[in-house]
Amino acid sequence: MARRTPSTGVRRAAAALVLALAAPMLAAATGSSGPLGTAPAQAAPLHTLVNPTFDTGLAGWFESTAKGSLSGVAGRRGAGVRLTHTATSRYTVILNDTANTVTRTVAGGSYTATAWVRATTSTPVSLRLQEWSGGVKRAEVASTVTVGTTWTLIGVNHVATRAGSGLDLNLLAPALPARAAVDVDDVTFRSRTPSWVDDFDSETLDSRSWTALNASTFGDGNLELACLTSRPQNLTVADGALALTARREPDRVSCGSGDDRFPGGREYSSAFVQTKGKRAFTYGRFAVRAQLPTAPGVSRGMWPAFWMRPVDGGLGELDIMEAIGSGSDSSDGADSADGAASVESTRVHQSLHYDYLPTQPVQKVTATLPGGALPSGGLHTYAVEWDAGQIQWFIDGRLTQTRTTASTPWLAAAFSRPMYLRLNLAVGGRWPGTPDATTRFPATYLIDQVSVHTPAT
Ligand SMILES: [Ca+2]
Ligand SMILES: [Ca+2]
Repeated sequence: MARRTPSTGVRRAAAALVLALAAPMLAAATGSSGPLGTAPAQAAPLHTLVNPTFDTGLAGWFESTAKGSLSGVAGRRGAGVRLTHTATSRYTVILNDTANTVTRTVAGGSYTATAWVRATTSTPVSLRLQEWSGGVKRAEVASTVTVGTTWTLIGVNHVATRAGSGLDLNLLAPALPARAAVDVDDVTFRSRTPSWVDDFDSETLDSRSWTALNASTFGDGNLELACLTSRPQNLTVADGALALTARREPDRVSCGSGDDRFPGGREYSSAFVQTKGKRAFTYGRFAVRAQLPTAPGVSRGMWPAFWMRPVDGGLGELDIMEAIGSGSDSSDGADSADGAASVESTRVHQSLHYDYLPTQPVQKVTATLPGGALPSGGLHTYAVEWDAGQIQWFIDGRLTQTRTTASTPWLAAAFSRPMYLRLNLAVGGRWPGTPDATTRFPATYLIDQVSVHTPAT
């Protein structure tokens, strides 16, 4: 929720699958899991990649359509694999395997794959996960990025719809021309089990996990305008969702604490919940499935967010999702330099902050949704996978940004301590601007689910 500057969006391309590469599965798992077909004592997710670095040649990988060939190639680190399209026209070629990446999913388990890719010509490349159960494809998610001759990281995440499914991982080049090639290296796969999921299926906010603020605040330096309350006008749990609602008040309201700064009350009200003092986490996957109050042209001044702050109050702010509304004119809050009206309503911001001075500049990505969907048009999933030394952001299962200790020297200093979760809908302030006559009230940030996954052990 700290102020930040705009950056360029993530390019994405639609996928028409032409070339596929799948990661193999060992017939027998290593570690504590039981043999295939036997339920392990602990339902730990079972995943295996054979030769994911390609440093031992092509073992475990093959091309399955006879439209391409595999060969060793200089990789990003050590050897890689090159899949060359040998057909005379654009046609499907598939690099495949004989087994699943995951043979037995955990219900609600989170599975993330990444791969480094480059191509001899600029072309879209997809990383895809398919969930299969009982011979039926239950779900599929693909992340597509246009790559060229520079190594590019593609990532995809899928949350299993049920227990016991198999997952297939494929790398696809949807439009690879004849005789062109895609190089692949350093495939990774991560499994996580759900450790806390709030579906908001009760009729009240779960006070074991969440505290709703009743406070009058500027949002520190943000110059926010709303009184934060837990009144039902501003906060409800109903129909399986948490609704944080911003209102323009016919009569100014007071907030419960901090009112001495605003003796006349506030013109707007909204809501803010957090797990501070109740739930904190160090590392894991953190996701919200939500519909944002940033509809084009009618949402100037809205600022929904899902973010994390350290328990000790020190360095570090991890913004999993922020978005700001747009007005009917050409100004989109403080980001009006972006040009066209309502551009903000197409995108979300995912950021990493060191402190609020700022000693280090914010690092962020501004991303749009697959297929041109609007964040205000329905429920979408915004997630972060926070590990020691690496943080990756996702939207609807597509990797949008990766930060590591290499890109972010202060990452370990700021992001290796317990953090808690915050959901809020700010109104006004430096970044989104003040609501105007076109801003539609009440405006609701609808949160269908918050989930936390921890690494499978
Ligand atoms: Ca390698
Ligand atoms: Ca729900």
